[in-house]
Amino acid sequence: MLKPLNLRGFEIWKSCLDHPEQAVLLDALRPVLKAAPLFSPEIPGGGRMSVRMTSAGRCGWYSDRRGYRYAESHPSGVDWPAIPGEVLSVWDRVTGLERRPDSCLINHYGEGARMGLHQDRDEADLTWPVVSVSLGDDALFRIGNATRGGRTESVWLESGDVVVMGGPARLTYHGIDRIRFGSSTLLPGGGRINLTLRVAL
Ligand code: MD3
Ligand code: FE
Repeated sequence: MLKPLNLRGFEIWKSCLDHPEQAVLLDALRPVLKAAPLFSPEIPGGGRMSVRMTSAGRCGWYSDRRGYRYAESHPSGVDWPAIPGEVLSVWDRVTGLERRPDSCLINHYGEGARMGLHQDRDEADLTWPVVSVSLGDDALFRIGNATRGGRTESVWLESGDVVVMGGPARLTYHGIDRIRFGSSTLLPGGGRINLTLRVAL
């Protein structure tokens, strides 16, 4: 792990996790996905996200026709499973913070899934950084500005890359335009998993 690349205030740690570490993370996520299965959240405008998701931690990001928020339990009614220790140690390594995240969003991108440009602003205190861990297929990550519109820059995120969004970059518009389905063999069925660690409460 060398120095992070800096793109508009985003710290991008290329190949932060080697292949064995990626496999360990994936194994740690299996029981979480079993207890709290992936679902496609409804969006306020109608329709559903193409990304499937679930969460670990004290709360989980949730969306339905009423809006976006953090929910105390999975839509099935079960508590969100705890954030695996292997995941928390990635946060410790790249942030060096005493405070730990209380939510880990698990996004799954199958063939054709994408995420439009948006800001993350459902958290109570927007001064804490957000950490993203990419596993599986490559994804084209687009970075915009603090307000909608303007020029954007894109970067491919690969399995094992870790991104830290802190300071002014915390409110930057961002999204995933597409994935290169089948570019990695890490996930048995192909696709991409992104972990987003946040101090939400
Ligand atoms: C920039 N996920 O779940 S992770 C999301 O790859 C989300 O699944 C994308 O955006 C994904 O909200 C991108 C990178 C990311 C995550 C959180 C951010 C970028 C961010 C919060 C603030 C600014
Ligand atoms: Fe986001």
